[in-house]
Amino acid sequence: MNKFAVFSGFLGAGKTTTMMALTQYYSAHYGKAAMISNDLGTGVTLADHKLAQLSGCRASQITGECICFCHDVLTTRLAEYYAQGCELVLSDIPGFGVGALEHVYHGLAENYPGQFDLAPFTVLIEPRNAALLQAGRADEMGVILDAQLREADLIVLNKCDLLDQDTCGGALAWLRQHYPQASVLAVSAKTGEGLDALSLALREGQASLQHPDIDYEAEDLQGAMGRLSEYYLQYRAIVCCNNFDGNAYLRDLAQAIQYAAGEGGFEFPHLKLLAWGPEGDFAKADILGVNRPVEMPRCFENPCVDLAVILNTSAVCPDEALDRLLGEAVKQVSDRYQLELTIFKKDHFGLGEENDEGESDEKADS
Ligand SMILES: Nc1nc2c(ncn2[C@@H]2O[C@H](COP(=O)(O)OP(=O)(O)OP(=O)(O)O)[C@@H](O)[C@H]2O)c(=O)[nH]1
Ligand SMILES: [Mg+2]
Repeated sequence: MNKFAVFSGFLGAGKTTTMMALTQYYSAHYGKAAMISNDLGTGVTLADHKLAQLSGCRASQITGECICFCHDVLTTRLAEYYAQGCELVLSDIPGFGVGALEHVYHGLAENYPGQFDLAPFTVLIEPRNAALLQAGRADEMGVILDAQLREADLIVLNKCDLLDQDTCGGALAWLRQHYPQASVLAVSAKTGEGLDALSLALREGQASLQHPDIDYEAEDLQGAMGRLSEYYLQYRAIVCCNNFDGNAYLRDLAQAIQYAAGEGGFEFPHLKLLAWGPEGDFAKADILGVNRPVEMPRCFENPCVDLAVILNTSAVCPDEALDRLLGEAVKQVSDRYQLELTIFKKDHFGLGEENDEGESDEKADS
């Protein structure tokens, strides 16, 4: 079995966390599984990929290009995993993921007939966005969420640990009614609930290779994408004071960024801050919107004196303003903690046509 599944879904829906949990669950109960983190930054280590590695997952990354447009890289990587005995390989998709059904699934089916066993095209949604969509209050994001869900063969309502049974049942029923082409199930990547059902759905199910009636060139869809900017930063921080608290540093930095974003009228659907020490201890902070509390899904267990840090985000903010905002926040908070910084890599660019000048700054290997 050479199964391949794309995990699409909105920023912060939990694609990476679910791919990590599923890769481990599937490998323990069914057969070898692996995951690929895919994003647009060039020559960088992705926070998502490093997180998967630090968590012990069989994982790799494809950077600098969406898997929609680099089938040679994708199929070579898949072939390597299958040669190693993997039965299931998962990959996410950069940005909003809309269009991946056409570009990845139909592309593979047409250009590599019979070579890949395509699992149901999987779209994750988190309860908050499902509720906004259900209430008709998702605004511009609603267009994106709706297009994502219409591409799905399998809709996964993730983070069901945050819902009581009735609310979860109501959200599942609404999704089933509005997206009848898809199977719908609930999981919690955090607690492991639903991972067996998801494993079986991918193992036994097949992609429908449907052609949903979506206007991919629609102004609202393209407009939303065009307002996004991507930012990738990798640095090393050497600790100078004795009582350094790495968890407090990450939380303060995330909150400083969140505050500055709010002041500037920008939105950060997802910003990831991952830090790790030489012994493999690691911590992560997430911004999932300027008005939501900063999440710390993982904290350092031990004191640290030497940190590697990756900051990645897709933000609704012009490229230059984003570079300034993040540069200032990193400097100010790091100075407050008396950290000596060495920037290794930086890549940032806007996704809109008028905003795609970007800058790549590669100073040394990570
Ligand atoms: N409570 C809860 N939180 C979760 C769950 N899955 C993911 N999260 C949290 O949601 C946040 C976003 O998760 P990610 O897996 O990084 O989301 P993503 O879809 O990969 O995000 P992008 O890479 O930005 O597209 C993180 O803080 C996770 O810890 C879950 O099942 N329950
Ligand atoms: Mg991710």
